[in-house]
Amino acid sequence: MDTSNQSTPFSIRDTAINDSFWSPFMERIRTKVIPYQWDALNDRIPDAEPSYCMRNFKLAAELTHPELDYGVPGDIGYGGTVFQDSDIAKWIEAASYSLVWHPDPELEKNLDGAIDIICDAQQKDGYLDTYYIINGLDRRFTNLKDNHELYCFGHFLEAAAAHYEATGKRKLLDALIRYAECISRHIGPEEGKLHGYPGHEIAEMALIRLYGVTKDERHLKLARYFIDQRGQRPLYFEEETQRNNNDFPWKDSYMQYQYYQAGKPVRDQHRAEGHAVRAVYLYAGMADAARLTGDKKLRDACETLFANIAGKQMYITGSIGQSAYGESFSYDYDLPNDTVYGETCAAIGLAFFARRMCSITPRSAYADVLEKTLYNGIISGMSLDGRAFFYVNPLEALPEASLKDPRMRHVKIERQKWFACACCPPNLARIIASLGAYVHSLNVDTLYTHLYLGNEAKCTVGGKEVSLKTETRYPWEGRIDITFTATSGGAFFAYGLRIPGWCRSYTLELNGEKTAAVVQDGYAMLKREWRDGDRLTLVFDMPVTLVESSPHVRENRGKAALMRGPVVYCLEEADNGKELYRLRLGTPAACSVTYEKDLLEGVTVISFAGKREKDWPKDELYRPLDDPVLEDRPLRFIPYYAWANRGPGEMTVWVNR
Ligand code: FUB
Ligand code: ZN
Repeated sequence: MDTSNQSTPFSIRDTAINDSFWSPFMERIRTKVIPYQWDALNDRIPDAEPSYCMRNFKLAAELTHPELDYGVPGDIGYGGTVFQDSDIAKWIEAASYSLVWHPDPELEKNLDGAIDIICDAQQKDGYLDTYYIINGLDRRFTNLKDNHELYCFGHFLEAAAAHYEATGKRKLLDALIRYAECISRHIGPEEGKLHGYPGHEIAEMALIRLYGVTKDERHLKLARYFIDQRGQRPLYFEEETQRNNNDFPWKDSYMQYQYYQAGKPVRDQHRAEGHAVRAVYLYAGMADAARLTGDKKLRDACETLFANIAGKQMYITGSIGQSAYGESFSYDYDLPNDTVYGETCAAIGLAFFARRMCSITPRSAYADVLEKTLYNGIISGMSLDGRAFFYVNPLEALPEASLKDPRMRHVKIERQKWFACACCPPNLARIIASLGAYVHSLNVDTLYTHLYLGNEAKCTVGGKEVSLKTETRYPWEGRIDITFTATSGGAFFAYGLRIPGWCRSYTLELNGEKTAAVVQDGYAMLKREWRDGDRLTLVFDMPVTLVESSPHVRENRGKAALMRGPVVYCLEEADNGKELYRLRLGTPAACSVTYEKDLLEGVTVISFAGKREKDWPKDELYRPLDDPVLEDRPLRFIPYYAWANRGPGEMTVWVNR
């Protein structure tokens, strides 16, 4: 087992973010999204679909302890999707992270109250899933494939670990340790147990996270079992379906059990297939397991799957999952911009996977994807006031099509207040609230910086305590200043600064002097004794870049997209009028970049020379081919993540050349 090069991300506690781009997002999560979601989970949002989530827990608690009275009538039944429990788990996770960077006694009290109710619902044997507690425990573990017990379990593990890390309180953690024991009594390799695994992955990475807290080998063992058992013959899901007379919703699809990434053993999977969120959650768990165990075959599978996604199935925005059918991956180079699914959760899952790949081997290629998802396909999921959300993130929007074309019914042109299936909003909250854990990582003697944002971080490296402070206006500006402090009189170690894949030229100065650094796997490496006050200045050239896609991507042929730094841009109707598909890009030389502090909470806009096809007679559909008549039309691009914040309208990322 080769675990020599593995690095570990910082804990949320080690990096305090103070950044002109990200702090407002984090504050929005803290002040708006977390309170709003608490109301949503308690069915207090007028005109939005009720969640039933907390009501289910109260009902389950009353059924478990008849002496309790939460005021839920007994005959009311379970409400919402089978995985409704996961929403409160994600909320607890996000709220816990926020306590780390902003202590809030009232929120902590709400958390404690929610955790009390959740623990009241727990069964004597540790079981904790309200769907089965309310609908009949005799049916539990009879449909691991579709009923999400292990998915909710996984989300609760994440919540419990986060709550413990943030507050030091063990109540939820202990409850989940008991639930993990309960699951291990029912599922595992031993005879008499179910040889099953999650139908919707997440428990794999969550158990490994739990293992990080408990150091209890049984937690790692269960995670490895879930990974290794997946797709083995006889196929558990097939047996389970027959034994329990379950449905198999994908029997008529080309995906079959690959919808669940269970059609073959995970080490034999070379393409990302099936349901996109499930897939990337699995791969993230595989990467964690590969890092901890040094399992080379597993790591190879992760690398192949990552390369397939990043090289053949990922949108320029970092969104994934091309197809609304099964919310799934489709086939290589199939990247339709309008019928795309691009679920917010899937981009978040890809960020989880990318971050974990960085932790096995820091490579800029992994962090590039992490950065791409964060600045584009993830934050596009939330309105700038933090009150509305996208589930689907299109790269092209036409209001009439969304309204009248059934193939586009999933593509909303305005963010929604809440969803019956509300997986994305709390997922956004938890990733943004935990951003501190994504910025740097550490292996034995090397410190890496993957993301550039204003922060103060501390770690122990080279046997010394080290703190570093980063100041920057990234992504709007390319300058990054990093100052080392508190190096206890000098610490010798290597420091790797990521050189993003989008960057064509940069300069690096150490204490005001130009310095040359060897670039290794996309990181500029500086190995030296670092002293208090040492200052690095990294300046990336950040020109506007026209990007084209592989000729195999049919939808983007003859088109280009604009990027500046990690930010992908788009045209919106609000700036450019209707019929964006009639616009063409002019010459790059005639472009200008302006930061507009009052627009869309402060964004850098790009003005680019363009053309518009002249009007065409309304009732003429065809004519003999002729040269188009074009008129000059300046184009105004805004960052993609900020689209749909000025009322409904058209939008496009890819523009005719
Ligand atoms: O199945 C649970 C979540 O709901 C999935 O991750 C999302 O894709 C949505 O289907
Ligand atoms: Zn989602």
